[in-house]
Amino acid sequence: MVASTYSHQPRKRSAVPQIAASGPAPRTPGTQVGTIAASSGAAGRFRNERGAALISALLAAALVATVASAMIFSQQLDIRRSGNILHGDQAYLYARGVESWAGVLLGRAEDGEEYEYLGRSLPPMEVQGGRVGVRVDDLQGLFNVNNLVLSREDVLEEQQQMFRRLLRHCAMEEDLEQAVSDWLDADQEPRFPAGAEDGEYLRHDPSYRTADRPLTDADELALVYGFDDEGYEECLKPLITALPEATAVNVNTAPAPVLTALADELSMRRAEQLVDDRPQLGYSLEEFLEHPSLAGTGLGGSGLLTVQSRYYMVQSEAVIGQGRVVLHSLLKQEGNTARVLQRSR
Ligand SMILES: [Ca+2]
Repeated sequence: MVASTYSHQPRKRSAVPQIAASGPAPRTPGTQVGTIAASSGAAGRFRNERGAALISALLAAALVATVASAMIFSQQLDIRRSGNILHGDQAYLYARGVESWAGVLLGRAEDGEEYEYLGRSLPPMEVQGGRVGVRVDDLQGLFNVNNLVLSREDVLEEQQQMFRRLLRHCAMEEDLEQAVSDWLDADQEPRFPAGAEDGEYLRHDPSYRTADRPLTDADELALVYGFDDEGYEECLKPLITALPEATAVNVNTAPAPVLTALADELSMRRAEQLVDDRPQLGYSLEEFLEHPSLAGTGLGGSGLLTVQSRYYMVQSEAVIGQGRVVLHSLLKQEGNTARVLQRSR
């Protein structure tokens, strides 16, 4: 009876969760499927979590690799930059060494010996890590523009005439000599008819004033009235220089256009003949004045000419690795040595 009473009692719905909570679920087919489904869900979650962890690890590794690569690249740049700076410094020191060596050569040269290497580039020499080269030019082979104000009174007119012939040779107005003389002289009185002082240049845009002193660099001449055309750039510029004192022209290094400016009668053909006949160790002044090309020119030992120079331009170049330095140095020979007056890089 108890059993029938029990069997007819309705099952309380709350008993199922209690049983499930208190122990393992009965092995009924329904509950087995639920367990497999739960187990399969847990495995899926586990796989998903494992995949997410793997992606995170890959992302972290990629990030580390990117940062490391950026650091290595930056370090390589630093190393390259340091190397270039080192090579540049080494090249500069080599170029200074070449400049000093050229000064020693010029100082020790016996009479005429320097003509063997003046005016041409010496073959490059191998040094540790690179090469060096040098070229020495005699600046007294050119017309010194500062002669127009620094010359003695008794030769000043001859210097002006010489400059006028050079202007004529370059198809420029020879009266422009007056504009240059005004640029160099200390006063503010324009010469007639082609002089130019501050009044001329203050009208320019931008305006500027005359130097009223000798040039420190021949390139300054480009600022003077009338010197902004092709005649100056292509013809006159290579024939002139600016030195700190009045100088005579060295007949052994002057090119034919400068020689032809020495006298009206000295044609280009005769000047070229003078250049062609130069002895290996140069003319003496007497030999030069006796040359047939000078017949009838009236050229004498007036202080316009010399065979002994004192001012040189030394171009020293050094290439070490990626570093390259070129120095342009103005040297003045004094006794057995040559001193650097100006240097540009
Ligand atoms: Ca002046």
